[in-house]
Amino acid sequence: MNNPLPGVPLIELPMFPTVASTLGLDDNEARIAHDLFARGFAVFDFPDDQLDARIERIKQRLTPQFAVDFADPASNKTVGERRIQDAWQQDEDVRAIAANGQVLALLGKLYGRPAFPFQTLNFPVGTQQDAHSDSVHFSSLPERFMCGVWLAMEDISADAGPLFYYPGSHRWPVVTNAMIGRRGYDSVLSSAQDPFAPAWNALCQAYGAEKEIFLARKGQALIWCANLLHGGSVQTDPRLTRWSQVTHYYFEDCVYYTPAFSDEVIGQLQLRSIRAISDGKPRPNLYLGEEVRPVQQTATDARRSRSPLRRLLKRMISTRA
Ligand SMILES: O=C(O)CCC(=O)C(=O)O
Ligand SMILES: [Fe+2]
Repeated sequence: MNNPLPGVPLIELPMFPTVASTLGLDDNEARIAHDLFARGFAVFDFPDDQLDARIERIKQRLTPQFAVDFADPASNKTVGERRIQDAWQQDEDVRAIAANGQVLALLGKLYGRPAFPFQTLNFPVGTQQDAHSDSVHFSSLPERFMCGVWLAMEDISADAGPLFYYPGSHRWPVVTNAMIGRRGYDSVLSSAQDPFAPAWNALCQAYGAEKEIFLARKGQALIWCANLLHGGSVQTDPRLTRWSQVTHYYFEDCVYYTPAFSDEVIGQLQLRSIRAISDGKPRPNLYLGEEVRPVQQTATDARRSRSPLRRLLKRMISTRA
């Protein structure tokens, strides 16, 4: 295929419908591709014949890490810390789900670059997270070479805080610090995500976007495109659980960075040190095959970022999406 736009994920190309027929997709893959292109998300049955056993083992191992009595049907399950980041480092089943070969192969075909998982999040209950685009937390240059795969680890009812999203929002502009008129690099922000909320809400109104919720069945998964606005509905019944795993993926040959703490306009990028979960190897920040290093800091910049208080505050602010 002669692609005039190799710096855009295939699935996000305006001409994707004509490209799709050259990719050798089977019927199910073609449906997933169509849904991602048109709506920014796609639902599929997670391709792992050991999935049920993995889910049971994950729940057993993670349960003691939450300050909740899961055995009591009447207890409030939504108290305390409600997520575990990067459980894949200790948990072989979390790792196997994140590194599923069929999912990696599919994402690679749909994006036109090899995919690799770089972060896992495990939740026992709803996140009740406001609508957001993960692109403020972790993005790539060129943009949009990132996606999330959300897996239902039980049947999820409307009262359990189901995942929601705004179909079509993946096509909207990726909102950056420059767009909302704020400096991000080396700043101390009270939240990585909240300052973007007014802009996202305004875009929802301007585009007349309508929220949809995903009442998933155990074993169903949903891929979302980098810029799809999504979040967790309010969990109206706190006695319920809503076990799920989210794996975030990047693609090869990109720069990986945290936009909430970057100012792209002046070349100040909060670069990430990325390691692929699938093979444990680092993925250097690359632009057109060449390694990218942070731009030279001024003496003042260097002093400011060495400040222990600044470092502590930055560590406390979540950029986990
Ligand atoms: O599971 C949810 O409610 C949302 C999770 C999410 O936004 C994420 O992991 O990026
Ligand atoms: Fe998210």
